[in-house]
Amino acid sequence: GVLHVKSRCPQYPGSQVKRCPVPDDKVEWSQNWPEYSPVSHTDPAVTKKPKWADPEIGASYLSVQIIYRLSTKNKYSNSCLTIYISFFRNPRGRTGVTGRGLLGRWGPNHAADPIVTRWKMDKKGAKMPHAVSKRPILQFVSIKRKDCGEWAIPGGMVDPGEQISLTLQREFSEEALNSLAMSASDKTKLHARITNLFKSPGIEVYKGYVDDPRNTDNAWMETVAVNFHDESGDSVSELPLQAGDDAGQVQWVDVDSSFPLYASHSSFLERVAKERSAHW
Ligand code: RP5
Ligand code: MG
Ligand code: MG
Repeated sequence: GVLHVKSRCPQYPGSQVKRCPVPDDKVEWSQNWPEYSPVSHTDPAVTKKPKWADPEIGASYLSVQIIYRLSTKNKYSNSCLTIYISFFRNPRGRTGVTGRGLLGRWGPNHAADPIVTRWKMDKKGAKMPHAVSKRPILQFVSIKRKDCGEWAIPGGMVDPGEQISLTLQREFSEEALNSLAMSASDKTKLHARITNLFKSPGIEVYKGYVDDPRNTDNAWMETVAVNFHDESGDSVSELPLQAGDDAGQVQWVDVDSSFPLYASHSSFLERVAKERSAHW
């Protein structure tokens, strides 16, 4: 749906902060709600000025003071009016939290999500149709996030100036193949093995807002999700999956609507399944 849900989770991740509850009919900014009193929260990890974070700008509102002069009969009066222009406002609506929470950037925080898939095969190497839908089943490389324990696509943040195509490959290597723990020579070998998979442009299945539990009124996640599919399965099946960086576990998971995933990742997989006429 259009209404973000995880962006309104009662407890803000990694903190004791409780979001101001936002009912469904008050999510959209166009709904007048003068009593709205969001909690301000920016995690210490962000305020301590790491290089991946923007500077603190005091408030998420820019105040502009305008002096205006009224004329009433023969009496003149000067008055001052303060207008608050809100910027970096969550495009999906209220979240119950202002500030940046765990996110480093004001406004959109850009990520990329590599969805690496193969067909589920039986022992003879034939595609396995789903018992109910009768459609072939896709499998994707999924990681279990260390921060919340939820299964997810092995995605990550785009580094400043980095090409999305590189982010996709780098995050997959770091989180699903543990490239960060490899020696330089092993990294070179790994790179040679996965370039084939990532050299195809892939299918961009989604681009835009992510319903991420870290979102606030002033900072939110946006992503580009790209599907890299190995039709024969022989190149990706050989990949030595090993969890790394912010991933605690990694494994091939059947693409199925009933499997719960982090943020709005399930909706990205639904698009992959539709695109490839697979079971969902
Ligand atoms: C999600 O957070 C994105 O879809 C992406 O999977 C992930 C990026 O954040 P980190 O994995 O770097 O925490 O919103
Ligand atoms: Mg990462
Ligand atoms: Mg990640």
